[in-house]
Amino acid sequence: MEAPVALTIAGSDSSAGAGIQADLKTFDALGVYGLTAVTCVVAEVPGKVSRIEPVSVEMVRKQIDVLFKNFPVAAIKTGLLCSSAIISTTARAIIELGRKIPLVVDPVITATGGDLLLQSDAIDAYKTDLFPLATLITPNLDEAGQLLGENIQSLESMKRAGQKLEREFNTAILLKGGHLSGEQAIDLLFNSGKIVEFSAPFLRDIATHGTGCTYSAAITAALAAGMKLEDSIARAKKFTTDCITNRLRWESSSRPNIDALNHSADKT
Ligand code: PXL
Repeated sequence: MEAPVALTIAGSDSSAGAGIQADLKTFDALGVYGLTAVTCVVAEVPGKVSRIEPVSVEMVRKQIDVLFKNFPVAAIKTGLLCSSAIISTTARAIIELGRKIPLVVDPVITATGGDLLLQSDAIDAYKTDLFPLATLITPNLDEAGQLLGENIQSLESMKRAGQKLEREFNTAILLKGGHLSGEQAIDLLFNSGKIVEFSAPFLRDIATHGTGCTYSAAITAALAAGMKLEDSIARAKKFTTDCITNRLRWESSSRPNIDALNHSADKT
């Protein structure tokens, strides 16, 4: 039996709600075989990052190269890339593959709890090296704000920001408005000068750790299976909303409770 193959180049989240763990669970739930190139190891629980250690650039490159050489990789996503050196290495490996594969870049800068994950000088490497290769870039409002150097706090400013990003990086942008206050979690796709809206009921004050990773992984899974970009995003939005709706919860000895996305509730 053959399954589509997708590769995630991202960090390891010890609490397994985000990062490569979220990506693999998402790929699996959506019938795609997932490969991983680990960029860094993060010791964390939802809301608190304790320590990050990058993997060497040589090791990142080697993981990508052996996978490209041996598997029919049909789509790639990048998550936390940790440093400018790892961003540039990743870009070089993808260029040297010499084959056009859909690439979803989730420009992870901070964790949902606000802790910084990406080294601050790495944003330039994203702009110069990786964004030019992307099929889709999926910033949230904070990330888009940092990329543009401005604050985005309304649907109107979201539209302006997305159009600017699309023009500046000459590729499709999915701007995720989940952090805007409102009844709906609204995301806007900017593609070929057109804006398409994706919305779902906004579920407040509940597990959001890993939603960005899950969403971009679900888009990547759909692209690996040959789906069109808009259809991929629509299905991924529903999948991510289902993961939040069906979240898991445990009592914790150090906090009132601990929540996690449930990636396995929806197998469609
Ligand atoms: O949710 C962003 C994210 C991405 N990748 C890794 C993470 C996190 C959040 O904590 O740990 C590895």
